[in-house]
Amino acid sequence: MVNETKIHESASTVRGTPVLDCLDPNVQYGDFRDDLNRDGYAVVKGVLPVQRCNEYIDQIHEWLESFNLGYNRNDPSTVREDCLPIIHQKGLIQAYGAPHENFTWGVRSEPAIIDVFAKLFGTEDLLTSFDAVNVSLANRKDLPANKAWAHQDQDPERPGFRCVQGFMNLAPCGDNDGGLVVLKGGHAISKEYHDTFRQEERGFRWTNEMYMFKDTGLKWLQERGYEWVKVNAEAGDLVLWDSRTPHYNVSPKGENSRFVVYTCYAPVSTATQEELQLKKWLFENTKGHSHWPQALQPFVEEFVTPMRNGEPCPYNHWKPRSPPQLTERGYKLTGIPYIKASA
Ligand SMILES: O=C(O)CCC(=O)C(=O)O
Ligand SMILES: [Fe+2]
Repeated sequence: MVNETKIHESASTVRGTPVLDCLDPNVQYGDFRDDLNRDGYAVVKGVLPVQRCNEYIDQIHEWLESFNLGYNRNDPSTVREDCLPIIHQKGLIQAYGAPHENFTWGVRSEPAIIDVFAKLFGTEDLLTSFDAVNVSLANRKDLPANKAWAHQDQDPERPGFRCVQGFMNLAPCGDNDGGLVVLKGGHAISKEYHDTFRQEERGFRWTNEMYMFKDTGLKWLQERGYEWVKVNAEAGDLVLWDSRTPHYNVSPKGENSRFVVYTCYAPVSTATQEELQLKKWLFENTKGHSHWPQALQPFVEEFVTPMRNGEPCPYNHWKPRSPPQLTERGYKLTGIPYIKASA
């Protein structure tokens, strides 16, 4: 039996966004939209030039070095916790102002990335999420193993195509490298799956828009022929997935580090005026929120505070070290220009 009380006490329940009607299952688009429709994920090739990706990676190294904790990109012995901001085994950095660093906004504001989402959603009026970056440095010997954490980032009680997640892949990502793993086609069986597993007890989750798969559910999916696929990509490829698609990430096994900026966009029309006001406040106070571009879930700082030697990390101030210098198109993505003057 589902322990309803437990779920309602633990999850911060957010409103449902509309089902998106931009992908017609009966249409062949001849581009990445067909992959997203069929497989629940897509790799859009060559969105940024490799040179540009390398510039962003340089900025990320500079950022890591600027904490003055000893990290030096050319010295492998400094790839350890005491020389770095705290980065857990999944690689996501939600603290230290990372959601609003200049390099993060630089990636989010790249016209070629915005163009992909504008094509998908059929509008130039878009919001971007104030989401994390992922730095998974190779040869981190001091981190525990990153076990498979199969999940979906959409409420199982709210079926339908409602959210597209993504990241700009800045470094080459092959079989041995850190990256995304998806259950290919898993979006399509999502409703049937959740109708079957509705009664299964669930553990703590910080929001209703998150579901962790258990061995029982994973076995059920496997029996129906669904397979996990490691999503490999070149530097400059944009990776997208439907939020119903089960997924997780893996740490690097080889010599290559993973550098990723999460890039999730949605039409402005899917957000309320209150949400745009919230985005303004979050932006002005350099706070982050989850992948939902409508700012459904500001990060709960209590849950994402990086801990160093058992204490909140003293180097975390929730502020970017280089504040973003936004282009006009980048600024539109904050949602602020779409706030209506109150009567
Ligand atoms: O790092 C990744 O590729 C995926 C992380 C993740 O689960 C997410 O961003 O929702
Ligand atoms: Fe996720």
